[in-house]
Amino acid sequence: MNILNHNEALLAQHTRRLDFLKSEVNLPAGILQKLKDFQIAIPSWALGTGGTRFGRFSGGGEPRNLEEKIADVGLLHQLNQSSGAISLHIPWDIPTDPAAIRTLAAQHGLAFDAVNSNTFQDQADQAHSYKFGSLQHVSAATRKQAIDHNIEVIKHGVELGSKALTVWLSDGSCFPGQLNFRKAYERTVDSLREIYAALPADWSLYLEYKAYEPNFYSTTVGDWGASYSMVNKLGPQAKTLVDLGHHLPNANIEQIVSILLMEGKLGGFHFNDSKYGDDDLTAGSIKPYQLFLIFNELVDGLDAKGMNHAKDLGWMIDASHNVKDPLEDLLQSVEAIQIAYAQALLVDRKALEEAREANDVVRCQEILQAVFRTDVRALVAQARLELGGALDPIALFRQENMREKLIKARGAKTVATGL
Ligand code: RM4
Ligand code: MN
Ligand code: MN
Repeated sequence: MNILNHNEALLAQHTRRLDFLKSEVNLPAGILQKLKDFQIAIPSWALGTGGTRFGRFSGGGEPRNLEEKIADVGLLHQLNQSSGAISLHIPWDIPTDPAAIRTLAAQHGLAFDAVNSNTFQDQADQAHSYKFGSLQHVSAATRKQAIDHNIEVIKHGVELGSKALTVWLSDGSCFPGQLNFRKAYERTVDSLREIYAALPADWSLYLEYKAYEPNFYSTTVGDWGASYSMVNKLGPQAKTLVDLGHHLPNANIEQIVSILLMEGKLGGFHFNDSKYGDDDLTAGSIKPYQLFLIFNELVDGLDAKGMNHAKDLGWMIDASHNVKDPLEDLLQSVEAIQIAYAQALLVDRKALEEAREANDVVRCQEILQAVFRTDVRALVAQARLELGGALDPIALFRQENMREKLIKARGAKTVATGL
């Protein structure tokens, strides 16, 4: 891939854009370094074409195994220098030879982010079904099977150098009356305690919540209140994970994030966007202002606690691409996240605080929207350039006929594991 030639051809235009931005806004010291340090993990289950229960339309060249998934993430990272980690879903991606997989990932400059367990689907060889839940199940044997699976996932993660387990449960009920809410909650906490006990000392457990689907009446870890109360019971290594698509419509996610962070219980993110439910669309494609407002709270809250932006929370994408090339879609998501982060770094916090103290509502809005309406793409591109990435990753992906090459190497009908 000829990144140097690509960048050279775009350099004059890029410099013009960056100079204009610098003439318009004061770039705070260290902003480029912060952007360069910020890495967003790519989910191993989002490298193939996603589908719905109505159908799945593959674009071809999908990775056939974990090695090829790592190669795909390596390609993204080469292009944008900001996708330096992969998050695995077990058992979709069991590393059979962890040492070799670790070496391969390192060759691509990739680390292993949180490992994800799966007790929402039945596997061919399992003894007990998760049809009526896993960690909440009425049968102790089913709960034990789900607990053991999570402990198994931790072991895989340890071998790869991961530092977190993400637990997302589909547990809940489909009809009123089906479930004793209190018992389901307590069983879930008891099961989580056993998983928590198996956590290495330098690991975190992220408990993800989701309002509905696949259960349509109740979800046992259905909102941040349920997750927050559970992680508080577990201990300091347990935190809440916010997936942007897991809220009921119009939820004020930025406020949720702000409170969790303040309470020291925000673990990490699954970025995506949605119009209706858990749509898993490209980050920033539907509600970019919301994404910016979330980052505005994140930067404010992280700085208030003296936390490291890049390292102290888990940054991951969780998306599904039904009609786009997955790799192009992921490049778009990473860029949208970086744009929101860069804009949040530009907010004049002193002025905003003064306006708040003076109850100057108009000024508060002006301060935030002035930043949101600033085109910071050249700044994000500059960070990429300095790291050796491409000025325009999607354009280069297309110029190099990357998808055609992948189809040629892997075939037009390959199907990646995942949803
Ligand atoms: C869920 C949730 C989890 C993801 C699965 C595949 O809706 O977002 O994080 O692992 O989907
Ligand atoms: Mn998720
Ligand atoms: Mn989801």
